[in-house]
Amino acid sequence: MFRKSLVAVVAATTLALTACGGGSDSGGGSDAGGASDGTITMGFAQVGAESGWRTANTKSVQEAAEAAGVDLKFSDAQQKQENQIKAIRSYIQQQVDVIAFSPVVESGWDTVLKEAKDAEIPVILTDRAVDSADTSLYKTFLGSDFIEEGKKAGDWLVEDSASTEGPVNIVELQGTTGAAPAIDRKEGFETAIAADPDLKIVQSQTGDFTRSGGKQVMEAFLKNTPDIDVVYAHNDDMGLGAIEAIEAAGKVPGKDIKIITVDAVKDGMTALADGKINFIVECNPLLGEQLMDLAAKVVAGEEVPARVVTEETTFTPEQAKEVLASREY
Ligand code: GZL
Repeated sequence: MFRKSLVAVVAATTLALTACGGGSDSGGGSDAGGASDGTITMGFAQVGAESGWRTANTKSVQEAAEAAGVDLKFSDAQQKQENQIKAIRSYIQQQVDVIAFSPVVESGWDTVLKEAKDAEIPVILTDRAVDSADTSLYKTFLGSDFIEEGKKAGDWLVEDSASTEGPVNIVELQGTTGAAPAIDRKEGFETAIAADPDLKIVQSQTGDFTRSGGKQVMEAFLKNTPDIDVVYAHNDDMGLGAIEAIEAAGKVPGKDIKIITVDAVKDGMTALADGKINFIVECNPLLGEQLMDLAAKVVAGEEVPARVVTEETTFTPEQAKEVLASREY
């Protein structure tokens, strides 16, 4: 709690300095940005509302903007890249002070990011990354290390399967096709399970990070894949959908078929505490305060780190039982 209030104070102080034209004006004569009263206007182009994680992320951004006195213009792209591009163009038209967004997929952003750069509007990537070769198109990327998340999931399975004889058949529920977390969580997991040749991914398909997507794909896997031992779902919501399909097929999730997911949102942690999920890798959605702090610095023309990695951990069922009541999301 202390960290949160400290960050909020820093953000508010920075904003106040910007408002009064204070801070270390290098005398470069360039306006530090912000309205005449110092209020920063941020255009935020959110991916959508596809998962519990996304809902928590949106809440964090909106609450942090309120606390930092940032005028937030917010859009929900319903997981469509063309909608995010339209929103970014509209923020450029409105001449906001800073643009932040979570790119639904990695590719296809250079043109619109060049338009923002030409309009001298700084861009902050939050949550997901872009694959643009030109890193001058954005000021910083604030978000998790998804490869590391996939590795943590795979490392747990290698350890959990150490005493298992014979093949361990894994089915994978991938996130949105082309999204950084889907690409990287797959890579990290495959790298980790290479340590044990008995661990095999026998089916892999996108469930688009949604509960319904996870359920539909898992139903198909159960029909066409005998002997599934493990589900690796790129987020809790698809894992929860898989649980519904597994139970409808008369099997016991967490026992007949082990489940590993990523996020650690409340519903996922509840299933973990109940033993229906076996291991969760946390992906922290509470990026709002760090985003507002970075935005204040960027608008004030201050240097910021090119990459800010969020802190996160992992949970077993026992650990979930201990922390469930105090979870923020
Ligand atoms: C990860 C984020 C992913 C979550 C999903 O940072 O982009 O998108 O893991 C969400 O739950 O839909």
